Amino acid sequence: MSHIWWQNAVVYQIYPRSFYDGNGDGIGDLTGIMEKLDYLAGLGIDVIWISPVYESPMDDNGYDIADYQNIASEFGSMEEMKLLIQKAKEKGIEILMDLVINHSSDEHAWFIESKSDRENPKRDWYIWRNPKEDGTPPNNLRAIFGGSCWTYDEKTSQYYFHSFSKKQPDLNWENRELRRELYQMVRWWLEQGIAGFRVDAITFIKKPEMFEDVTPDEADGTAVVKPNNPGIGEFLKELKEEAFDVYDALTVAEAPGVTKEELPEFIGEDGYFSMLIEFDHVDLDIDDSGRWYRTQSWKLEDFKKAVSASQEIVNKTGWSALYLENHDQPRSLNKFIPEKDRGLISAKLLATMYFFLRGTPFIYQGQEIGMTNVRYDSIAEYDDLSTIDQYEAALREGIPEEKAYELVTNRSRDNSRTPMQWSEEVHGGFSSADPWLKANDNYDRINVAQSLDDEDSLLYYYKDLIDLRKNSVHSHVFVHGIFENVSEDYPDIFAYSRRLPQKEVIIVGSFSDRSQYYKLKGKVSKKITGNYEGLNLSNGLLELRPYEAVVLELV
Ligand code: TEU
Ligand code: CA
Repeated sequence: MSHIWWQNAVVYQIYPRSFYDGNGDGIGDLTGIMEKLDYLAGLGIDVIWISPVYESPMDDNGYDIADYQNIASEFGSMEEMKLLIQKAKEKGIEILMDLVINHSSDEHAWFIESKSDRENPKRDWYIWRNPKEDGTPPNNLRAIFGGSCWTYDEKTSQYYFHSFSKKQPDLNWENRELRRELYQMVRWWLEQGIAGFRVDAITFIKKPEMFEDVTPDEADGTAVVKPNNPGIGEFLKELKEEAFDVYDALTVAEAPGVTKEELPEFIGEDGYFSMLIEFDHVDLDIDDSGRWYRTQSWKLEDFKKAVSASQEIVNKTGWSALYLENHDQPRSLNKFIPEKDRGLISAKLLATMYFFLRGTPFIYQGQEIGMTNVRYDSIAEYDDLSTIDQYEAALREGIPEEKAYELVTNRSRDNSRTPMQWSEEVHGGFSSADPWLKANDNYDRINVAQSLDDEDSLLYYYKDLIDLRKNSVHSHVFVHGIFENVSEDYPDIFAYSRRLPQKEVIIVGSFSDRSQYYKLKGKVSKKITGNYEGLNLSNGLLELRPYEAVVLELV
């Protein structure tokens, strides 16, 4: 396989609103990111993906863009954005912007024109349909954030389509003129010197051919809108050829609905993207409906299966985006580790287990210091529009209030959106003003300043993992080795091998609070790293202490 720079890289995701407030108004911003570039460079990461900072009414915290070529004033200005790109480059850090082109804001000039008149030249840039005869929406599709996918516009007496909130009208990708405009905008950003994009919800761009009623999946007769409809490939190919490829961009596609079998088409040699954000391994705790209160129990076995299925394809073709957390997911400690066992050891286990898979590791802000979920006192303290919708839907289904609150807040996207905890100062040192979202009150125990002072901290552990992956004698096998799950008979252990013709490493982790034993196939030449001191190994039998993770070189 050819060697591509981003296969060696580690990416750090910034949720700008919550990262660092540079001007004391309670909202994170570009100056704040610039002030923390040394921190990021110190960690050893190569790329930052910045969630949207474009002009926006912030209905969905910037995933509703009103102007693709301007920066929201609360985040800064285009001059600052250009300065950030330059300053980051000076420190060897590349930038990925978040590209949200399934939809725009309803306050985007294009939409304002589009809705002004049925004859407007931009009418067809969005998706407009007549009501049914009785005046109801064209069909029964339900939006990801609740309610109908269709919102009625009085003035022109038609409905417009939105996969997410009604302030996020879907762009009509069938319109060639619109597509051309989008590609031009993409090229403009690449021209500014960014390395590429994280591409938001991109599998939603192709709509069902006929907007007919579909079989309901909820009592109110609605069915949730489905991504990855037939025919999407043509758009994705064109997007790649006319925009991304022109600048050899790194593209990380958020692609719900893509099956394992389709991975080669999306990320293989002539695939549409560099890598893909998959969902199976992080959504094990909820069923397919996407309803956070429809929880299901899962076992380590399921996690191993989800990861292995994807890795086995990536062994042959393409590349993975490796992650445990992002701005849509709860914190990984809460999701993967039982409450009584959450701590430094188990956080290091999680880090070790995903970091050496085949792909590019992504770290979400705060993950490197072990930030955890938040639990506010009332639903009114939550900001995320999806949290509110999920809570109301749970109540409608008759789930008792307390239970609904618990289930929904366990999964709330605000769990990962609380302000980054920099120090034990007020608001975790994020801002001198009251932050837009209340800080998690454990910032007195979990913060960057303390982590930097403690050589045993999770932060330094991450720094070591990054260094091992990028700059050690084992780098080549960590990046290019073939993945194999070698723990099928071990319900409490995940162990995988990474192998090249002349070299093999094995990563073994226990998800148990008691001692576990693992029989090694090869002979150990060296312990590369781990979350405990020493190694309990005799006659090829490895004793793993509670939540122990080890990375071993085999001969
Ligand atoms: O997320 C897309 C998204 O909502 C999916 O992950 C969704 O949960 C899944 O398809 C359910 O089937 C992206 C962003 O990451 C998110 O923050 C935005 O709110 C959303 O797009 C809309 O732009
Ligand atoms: Ca600010």
